[in-house]
Amino acid sequence: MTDCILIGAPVDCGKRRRGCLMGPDAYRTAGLAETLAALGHGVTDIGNVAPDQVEVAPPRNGAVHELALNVGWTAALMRAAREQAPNGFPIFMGGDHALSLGSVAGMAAHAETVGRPLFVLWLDAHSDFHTPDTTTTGNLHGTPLGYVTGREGFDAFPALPATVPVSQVGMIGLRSVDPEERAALEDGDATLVDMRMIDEVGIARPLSEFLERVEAANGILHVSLDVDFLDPMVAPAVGTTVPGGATVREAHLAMEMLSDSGLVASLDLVELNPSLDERGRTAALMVELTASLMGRRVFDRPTPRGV
Ligand code: NNH
Ligand code: MN
Ligand code: MN
Ligand code: MN
Repeated sequence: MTDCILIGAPVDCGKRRRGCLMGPDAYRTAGLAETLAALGHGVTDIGNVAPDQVEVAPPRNGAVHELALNVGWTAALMRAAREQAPNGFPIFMGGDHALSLGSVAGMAAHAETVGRPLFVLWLDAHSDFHTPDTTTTGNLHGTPLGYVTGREGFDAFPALPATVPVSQVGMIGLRSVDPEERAALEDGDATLVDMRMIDEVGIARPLSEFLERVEAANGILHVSLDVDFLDPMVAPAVGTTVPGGATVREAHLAMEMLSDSGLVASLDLVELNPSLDERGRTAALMVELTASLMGRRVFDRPTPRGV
C-alpha cells in the first residue's frame, strides 16, 4: 500500500497551444483517485497548486514564451514536491511538461535529503534538453531536463537545491530531437533509447538495464510520462503528436516493470490536452498506465464499466 498524493499542476505556459490547464480535472473525471484506491492505495488529492507571482528580466532569447509565469510555476511546484515527497508518492497531474522543471527539481532536493541519488526516466518523443538560450520555438516545455541537469542559461529560474547528473537520466521513446539538443546530448552520458531501438530489441531490455543501474546505486526514480511518448493513434490528446510512438502494450509493459522494480518514488503525467481528446480516451489510457505503474497486473484488470 502506497500513500498516493495527487497534485494538480494546471501549467499551460510551456507552449503556445492552450488546453493543458484542463488536464488535472480530466484525470479526476477519468477516475484516477478511484482507480488507485481500488488497488488498495491511500489517495489524497491536495487540489491544484497556483504559480508564485514573480518578476524577471526580459529573456536574452526573444522567442521565449511566458518566462515569468514559467518561473513562478517552477518555484511553486518545487516547493510542493519537497513538501509532499516525505508524506508519500507524489503524482503531478499536468499540465504541460514545463511543470517538470519544478517537480523534478523538488524531487532532486528530496532525494538529497534522504541521502539517495535521484534518477529520472523520461518517457517522451522529445528529449526536452533545451535551455532558454537554445530553444528555437521558445516553448519552455522543451527545457526541463536542461534545467534539472544544471545546464547554463536558467538564471531567471530558482537556483537548484540539487542537480541531477546527466548520467542518471534515461530517455525512452525518442523520435524528435532538435539539433542543439542532440549536440548537447552527444557531450553527455544520458541513456538514450529511441524508437528504432525499441523496434529492434523491444522496450524491456533497455528499461531493465536502466533499472539495474538505479538499483545498483541505491537510487530512487522519478518517472515523467509525456502523452506524446504514446503513438498518436492511441493517444491523440496532445499538441505535439509525433507518429511512430509506443504502443499500448509497450507502455503498459514499461509501467509493469517499473512497478515490479519498487524503485519509483514519484510521477508526472504531462501534456494531456483534453480539448484534443476523443471522448476522454487519452485521459483514460493515462489512468490505466498509472494503474499498471501502481501495481495492477494484467490478470487483475476489472471488467469495463457500462457494458
Ligand atoms: N523540441 C521541441 C521544442 O523545443 C519540442 C518540445 N515539445 C514537446 N516536448 N512536446 O515533449 O519546442
Ligand atoms: Mn515532453
Ligand atoms: Mn514530448
Ligand atoms: Mn526546439
